[in-house]
Amino acid sequence: MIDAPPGHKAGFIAVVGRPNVGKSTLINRVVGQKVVAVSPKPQTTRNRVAGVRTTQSYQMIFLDTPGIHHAETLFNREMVKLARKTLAEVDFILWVIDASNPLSDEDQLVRGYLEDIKVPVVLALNKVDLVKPKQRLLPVIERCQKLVPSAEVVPISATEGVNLNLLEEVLLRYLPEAPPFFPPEQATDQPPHLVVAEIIREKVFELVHQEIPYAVAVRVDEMEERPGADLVDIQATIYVERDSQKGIIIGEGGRMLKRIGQQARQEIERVLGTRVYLGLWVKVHKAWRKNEDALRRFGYLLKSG
Ligand SMILES: Nc1nc2c(ncn2[C@@H]2O[C@H](COP(=O)(O)OP(=O)(O)OP(=O)(O)O)[C@@H](O)[C@H]2O)c(=O)[nH]1
Ligand SMILES: [Mg+2]
Repeated sequence: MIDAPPGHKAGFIAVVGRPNVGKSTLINRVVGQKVVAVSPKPQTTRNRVAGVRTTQSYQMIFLDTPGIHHAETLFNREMVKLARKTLAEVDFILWVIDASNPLSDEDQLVRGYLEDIKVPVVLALNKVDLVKPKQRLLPVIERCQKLVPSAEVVPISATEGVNLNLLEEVLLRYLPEAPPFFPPEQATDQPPHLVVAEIIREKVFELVHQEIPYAVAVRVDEMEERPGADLVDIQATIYVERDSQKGIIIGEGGRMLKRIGQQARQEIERVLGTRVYLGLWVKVHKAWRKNEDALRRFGYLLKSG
């Protein structure tokens, strides 16, 4: 256990909500570092990742979760199951709602899941920068308040940094007294090879159009420091489900793969704080999303429940 001054607070906060409301963006912003993948496409997040915010007197451990939605496939059901399971394992819940498109069918689904949970809920009404004119926000806040009368509702913008200090003050009130769970310099519970795989997957989500990113999984095959050089060698494989998808990921003359590689490398260098050589491969793993062994291998299958 890590030493802490008297009155130190620390705890686990599940960040939940429907897909694309900005859960992962908010966590990166609060933690002050890219720890989870973000993209304009829904269902970007696939696993539970902790983003850790540490100060002198408290440590907030945010558990990012996949967006809750009406899931039909095995793969999507696993993601929603994980989000739901997380609700029961934390000190309290941060429910994120998109203020520019609030209280959809999927938000009601989240509401239903929260009904069985006994821990407190804080509601962050995100993307207020998109609500114009500002007066239109008031009725949205009221509707959210009615949805969970016991919850504090905090209007925020994760991208613009609006009200994030206020949100943190509110969260701090619910944080229990405890010593820190992570050393102060650690921003996530993920080992570096998983952080790297997520950065590559994020670039695929950003750069490749349509449905193809959903068929992509990324594994880092090798990651080691090159002796005598300030350089980390990384070899990673991008898995897709079909040959046609492989062609699109590679692109004409290899151009798409090159862009993915360049953008991923730059970000990996920022996160690791060293120069990086990134070798990327593309392989077909037929219908991996329907294959339990593959889901397990890619880390997307819950062990129990
Ligand atoms: N305008 C605006 N856009 C935002 C804000 N927060 C997030 N976004 C955008 O919303 C999109 C989705 O953000 P994510 O953080 O990936 O959303 P998520 O809730 O984690 O989504 P899933 O992982 O798919 O469940 C991205 O394009 C973000 O840039 C905000 O405060 N304002
Ligand atoms: Mg996410």
